[in-house]
Amino acid sequence: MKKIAHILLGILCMLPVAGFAQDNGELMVSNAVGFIDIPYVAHTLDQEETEDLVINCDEMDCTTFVEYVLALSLSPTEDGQVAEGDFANFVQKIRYRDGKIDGYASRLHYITDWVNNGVKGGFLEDVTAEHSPYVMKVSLNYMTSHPEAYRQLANSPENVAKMKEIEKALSGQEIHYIPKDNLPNNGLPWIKNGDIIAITTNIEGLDVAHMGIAFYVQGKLCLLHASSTAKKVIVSKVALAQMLKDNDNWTGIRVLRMKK
Ligand code: 2YP
Repeated sequence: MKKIAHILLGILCMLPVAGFAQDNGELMVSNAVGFIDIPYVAHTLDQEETEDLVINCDEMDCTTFVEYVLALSLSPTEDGQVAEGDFANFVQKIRYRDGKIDGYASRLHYITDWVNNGVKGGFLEDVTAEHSPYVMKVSLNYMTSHPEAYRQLANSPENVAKMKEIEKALSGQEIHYIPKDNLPNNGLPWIKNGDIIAITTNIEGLDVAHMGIAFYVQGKLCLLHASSTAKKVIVSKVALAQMLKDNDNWTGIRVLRMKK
């Protein structure tokens, strides 16, 4: 599987040299494949006392992996190189509400919030809505119901109160998704390489439980993702549809696309 991914990467990386501009999806895939084998590490954004921009491409979880791939793909290039300043600016735009860092609650913790911010910022589009009539109503309270799982909530009633307001503001929003029984192993014609996949969940008080990048391998829609089981960034060996079937807490997917 990795060999196929690397062959594909080789082709994708040759496109610009051969004078072929990569489209947004190819850009997302070639940037994502560049992180294969990077170790999976959770809570890389929660190490410091104060909330500040953390860029750590040496260890990542499902969300920071997607953020770094998206930021790289949005950044302008000069002879194929991304300027560090541009990359950091895009990470901040992607990770924080309106791109402004103002304490822990300004980070977009819930993916519903993260997607809303990207759509508002003009760098994401939600392609699910136009292709799927299925909607789920978001009801968010996971973080404030499990403050012990979040260092910045466990010892800060102030942060818990701020997160409660955010949860209340987001709850009730209806989001389009594809129920897992409606996703074939070979994907759907409108789900493209490089699309961002947010896996919806039935876990009480949560909207999304995992994220990754859509990647077709020999006609099968797989997931390029930072895997907590494989403990690194991989291309899934099984189809995304099978991954969903194998996890009772996963209910379906949202499909988001980079816009620039
Ligand atoms: C997010 O969790 C965190 C952010 O606080 C954090 O837990 C929540 C609601 N948000 O800044 C961000 C980056 O570390 O992670 C993610 C988590 O997925 C884990 C990391 C994974 O599968 O690797 C996002 O929310 C994406 O799916 C969920 C999932 N959190 C939980 O399942 C509680």
